[in-house]
Amino acid sequence: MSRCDFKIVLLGSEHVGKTSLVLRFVNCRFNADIPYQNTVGAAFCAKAMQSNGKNFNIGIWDTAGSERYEAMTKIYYRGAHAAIICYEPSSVASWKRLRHWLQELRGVEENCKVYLCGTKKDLLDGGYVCREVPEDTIASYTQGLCGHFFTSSKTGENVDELFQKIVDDCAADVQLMKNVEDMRLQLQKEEVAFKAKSKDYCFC
Ligand SMILES: Nc1nc2c(ncn2[C@@H]2O[C@H](COP(=O)(O)OP(=O)(O)OP(=O)(O)O)[C@@H](O)[C@H]2O)c(=O)[nH]1
Ligand SMILES: [Mg+2]
Repeated sequence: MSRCDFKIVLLGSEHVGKTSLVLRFVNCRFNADIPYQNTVGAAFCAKAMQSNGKNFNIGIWDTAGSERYEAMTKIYYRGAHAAIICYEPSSVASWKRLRHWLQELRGVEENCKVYLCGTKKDLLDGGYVCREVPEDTIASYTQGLCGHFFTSSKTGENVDELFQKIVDDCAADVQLMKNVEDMRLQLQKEEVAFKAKSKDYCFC
């Protein structure tokens, strides 16, 4: 049976590190030697996770940050239960685009849970780049959203924590869980009906 219980979409300007975040989370890897390749349209992957002893399948849509693909990106917001909007703390430009992504998202999925993610923490910690977005600006913007994380896809810091928080929040959402249970029941029924139908045919 193939299904995703929760749909998560990643948004943010190009080069902020969305694809790297997904690859670190799903495949536990980061390769700084591979040259940057911008995502075209969007990419999908899935991962099994647990919350409070329950199993969930998570579908993750990694969208393109390039303005070239903007018109297309909206398609991927639809039905999203949670969104991670990424920015680089060393780039005011990527921070300023957050408002744009939030508006775009709210226009399509009003009740989507939103998480901000300041990427490339290792570069800040190592002093390779300077923080351009002040912490208090981030804190005040995060109010009313579901959370904020500073992550590093290079070291893996806070990556699992971000996705686990999202899954825990989704699993604690009574209405969302009711929809998940309904969908599982529906899929079970379809599977039983399909098996019963298959028995009518003889393949020998
Ligand atoms: N040091 C460091 N580099 C990172 C990190 N995350 C991403 N990068 C680098 O930043 C560049 C862009 O990363 P991507 O993950 O491709 O960025 P993206 O947001 O998916 O870009 P688009 O697909 O164009 O929207 C790549 O060269 C990555 O290796 C990180 O946590 N630390
Ligand atoms: Mg990408």
